[in-house]
Amino acid sequence: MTRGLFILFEGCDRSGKTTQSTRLVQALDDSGIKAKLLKFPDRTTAIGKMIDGYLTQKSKLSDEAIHLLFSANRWEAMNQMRADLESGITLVVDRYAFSGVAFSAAKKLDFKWCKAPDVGLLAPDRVFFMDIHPDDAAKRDGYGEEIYEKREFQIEVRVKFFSMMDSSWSVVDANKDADEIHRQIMVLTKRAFKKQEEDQSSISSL
Ligand code: FDM
Repeated sequence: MTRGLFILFEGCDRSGKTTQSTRLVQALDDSGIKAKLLKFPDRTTAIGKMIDGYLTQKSKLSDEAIHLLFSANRWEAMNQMRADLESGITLVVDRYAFSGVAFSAAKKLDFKWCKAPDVGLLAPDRVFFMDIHPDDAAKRDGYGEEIYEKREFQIEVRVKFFSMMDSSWSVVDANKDADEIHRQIMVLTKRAFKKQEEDQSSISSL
């Protein structure tokens, strides 16, 4: 049984991650590849509900406490994610630990401290960074409703994302037409499947 791939979409707010991750899962399904869409934060769990309260500004939490809740929200999904990947299901994930670090480090929390609670989580095989300048994101529908959707802050978050990139990341120009972006992501995803077929690498950890 070949394992599934862990494909991650990261980016600033309103960069089109949700649209593109949904389209990718659909396209994989259509081509007979079992795929599942996951989103962090998962606001449906008890921890997720606390996170939602914070993001929608109904409750207050210290920067450290909310950071740890975001991480716990990933940890509570880990056993199921591992089981899915091992059973051959490809996971397409909308935000993950890199969002965790980028957003908290942008608040000036220590970078190393921010990374620590995520050490040991499953690592993605490929990361697609949906790159949009915060000025362009601000023009998109619904921008500004949640706590982090502020121009200066998003600029800082984007810088933090760039500081974490390695060779497993691809920067995608999120200003392009959605169909064109989808085509580019399909090319990159097919390449990732081919690489996995050749390498047969096991799932690694952060
Ligand atoms: N966010 C998301 C964090 O601050 N830390 C995290 O670990 C994660 C996963 O939550 F502004 C932020 C990023 C974003 C907000 O994300 C909610 P969605 O994608 O808009 O639901």
